[in-house]
Amino acid sequence: MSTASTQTGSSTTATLTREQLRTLLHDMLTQRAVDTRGFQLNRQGKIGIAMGSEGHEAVQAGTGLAFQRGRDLLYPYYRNTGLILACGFPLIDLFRSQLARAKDTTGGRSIINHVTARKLGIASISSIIAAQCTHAVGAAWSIKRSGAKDRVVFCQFGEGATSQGEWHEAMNFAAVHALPVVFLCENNKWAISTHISKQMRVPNIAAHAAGYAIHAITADGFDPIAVYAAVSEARERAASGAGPVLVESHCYRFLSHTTDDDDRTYRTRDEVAEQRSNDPVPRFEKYALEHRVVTPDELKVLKREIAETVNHATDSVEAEPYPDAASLHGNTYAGPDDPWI
Ligand SMILES: Cc1ncc(C[n+]2csc(CCOP(=O)(O)OP(=O)(O)O)c2C)c(N)n1
Repeated sequence: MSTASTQTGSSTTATLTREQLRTLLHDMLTQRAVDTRGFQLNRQGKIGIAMGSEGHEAVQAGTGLAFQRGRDLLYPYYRNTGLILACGFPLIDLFRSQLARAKDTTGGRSIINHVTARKLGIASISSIIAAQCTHAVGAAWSIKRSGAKDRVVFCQFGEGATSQGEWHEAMNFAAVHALPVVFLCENNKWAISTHISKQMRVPNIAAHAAGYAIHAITADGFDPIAVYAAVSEARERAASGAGPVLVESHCYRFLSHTTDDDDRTYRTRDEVAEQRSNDPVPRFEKYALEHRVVTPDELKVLKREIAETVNHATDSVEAEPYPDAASLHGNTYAGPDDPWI
């Protein structure tokens, strides 16, 4: 049975290889480049909406590194472009989703980034806030009942999702049944225009865990190593049968919620500038240079390669056809419903 306690994750507790540190750097730079491209495509009128994740790169790269491919299941939310890429989702398929092409995983019929990849263990993304939490817990229950060992479900959400009843139901059910699930909150302080102070009286999301006797770990969400350490530890604990763990990573959303809102109407430029001064991407670049993870030349080459990969992916997807009009009603109802697990 899990106990209610909270600890703070620290980057000093993780020993990462140079290769793993390079993976973190690569994934964070890729996420930033993909984000930028999404906003460019929107401004060019090629996609209807873009959802930025600037400020979430360290959380998602660190979590992606802790995810065990081929074993774990991921229940992401719409801001998880970097995370799904870090878990092996093909970049080209992400742009197929954004540009609504026929070869998109949903046939070009979903909102952007609402992809799915069963082979990778990545569940469909839902726009319904917190819906994925009960789904994730159901999958974790299924894993437990099957007797499978060392398999964990990752359930991602923003702090706003914790105002939904489903989130509390998921936490409680997972705790009661000691399920192998890690709840991962990307606390960026804002749920569109609603500040966290207008959502809850507790000082942070981790404080909720005690009410369910769930172990909680908090991490600096601008530090990918601290996030990796926290999520790895949570994963290990959940896999050992000790029950669910809540990891809260403190980060910030630097851009508007999507291209459809203007954050100048609800928060000050000073607040954004103050958070931006701690931007995880240049901060980790500096760390990587200082710790000789990469040389300055290698960093330049890496950035150029990522830019070329993103350019190539968008160019080739733009040349692909849209879905055929006759496919409009396809995939509305599921076919034979094979179990996931
Ligand atoms: C059930 C439900 N209610 C409201 C919305 C509208 N909505 C979309 S995103 C969002 C904010 C969610 O904020 P948070 O969970 O903190 O994640 P963030 O977008 O900040 O990463 C809301 C309220 C929705 N999609 N689903």
